[in-house]
Amino acid sequence: METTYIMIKPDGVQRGLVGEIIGRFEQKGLKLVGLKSMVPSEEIAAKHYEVHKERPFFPGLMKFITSGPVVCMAWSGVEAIKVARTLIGPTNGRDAAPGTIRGDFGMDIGYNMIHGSDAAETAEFELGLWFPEGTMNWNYETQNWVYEG
Ligand code: DAT
Ligand code: MG
Repeated sequence: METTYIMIKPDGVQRGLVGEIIGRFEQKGLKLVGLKSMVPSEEIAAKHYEVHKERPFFPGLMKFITSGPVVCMAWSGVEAIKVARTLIGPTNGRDAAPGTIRGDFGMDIGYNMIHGSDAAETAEFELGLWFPEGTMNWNYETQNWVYEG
């Protein structure tokens, strides 16, 4: 079992895609273990995107991600990190296949609606950053019908 950090960015919220996006993770069979919304501070946004701080798009990315509410989520499942990245699709919506979130709704590399952790270490870091209070431990009964055995 893995837990991944997923975040609907301000463009996803502005475009009214919150329910649609959450539904895709639910329908896949992932387990929701954290959910909240906030307007990110400069501080948390800079920590989250620290790896990109030397990139030319960094200032624009900071302005964008702090511009309005985001939806912060933690989803668990077998290989949840990879599964979520597959649901999300590649960074640029114009390259993303139909059926993926970015492929179905995105036309721009910057406005790509959603973030998903890319590896176990980044998931751990991002979950600690956005969910310092921890995530929920609950019995997901449906799981018995999602995984065989
Ligand atoms: P991903 O979100 O697919 O993990 P990433 O980690 O490479 O992509 O980049 C983080 C975010 O930064 C990405 O979701 C959108 C923005 N970004 C990346 N490359 C960009 C570029 N060339 N121009 C503008 N924004 C970019
Ligand atoms: Mg990334």
